[in-house]
Amino acid sequence: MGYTLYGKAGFGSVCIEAALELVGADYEFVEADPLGDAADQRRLKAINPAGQVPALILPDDRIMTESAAILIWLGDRYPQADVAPAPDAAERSEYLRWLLFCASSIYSTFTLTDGPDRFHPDSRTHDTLLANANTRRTDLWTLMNDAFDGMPGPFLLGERLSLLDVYVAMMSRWDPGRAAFASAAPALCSAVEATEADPVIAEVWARNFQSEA
Ligand SMILES: N[C@@H](CCC(=O)N[C@@H](CS)C(=O)NCC(=O)O)C(=O)O
Repeated sequence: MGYTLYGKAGFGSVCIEAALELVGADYEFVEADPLGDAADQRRLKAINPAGQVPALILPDDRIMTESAAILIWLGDRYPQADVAPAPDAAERSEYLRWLLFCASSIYSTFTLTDGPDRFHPDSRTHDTLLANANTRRTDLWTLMNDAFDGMPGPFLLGERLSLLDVYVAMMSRWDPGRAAFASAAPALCSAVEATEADPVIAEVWARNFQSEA
């Protein structure tokens, strides 16, 4: 019995789809639109009460949500795939640090853009809120970039592609787009390019994103 991934093309489920492919797990993809109509949202909330994707049903029928938690879980569950530093590896602390940084600090700026009314009821404030979220995200990418600038690469943690690369590569495709990401975070962008050159990632990306060319 395999996994069931609830998600939508281009949304936060992309990194989990990529992780499942990288570890060679058997899974079914179920389309779920968190920004769709009331019926879409009701259906998704029956799986994930937060009404968000990704949501992953595990082979034993437990439900996991929270992209970073799922990535960590899958990386540890399939050590033979070598897409996460082992718990006693030197890179483990950086892996956890930056995965959680992306989840808590950077992803939350996208949460604001997904529904600014949840943060301020007056729609006249929304343009400013969205602009500030964009600025904040750019600053956070630059902060993370500074930590990786000058590292040997080609991936964020060195020679091996990890699920941290996948997470950053997915978010680099979101607002305000790749050009802005590359200018705010050139070192991260170089690891993203190496990640997107991986044939497994390239196939998942082709299903989820328009070409950046
Ligand atoms: N903390 C969650 C955030 C997931 C999330 O915000 N997903 C977006 C799609 S990329 C979503 O479902 N947004 C709809 C909403 O926030 O209502 C995670 O890391 O999985």
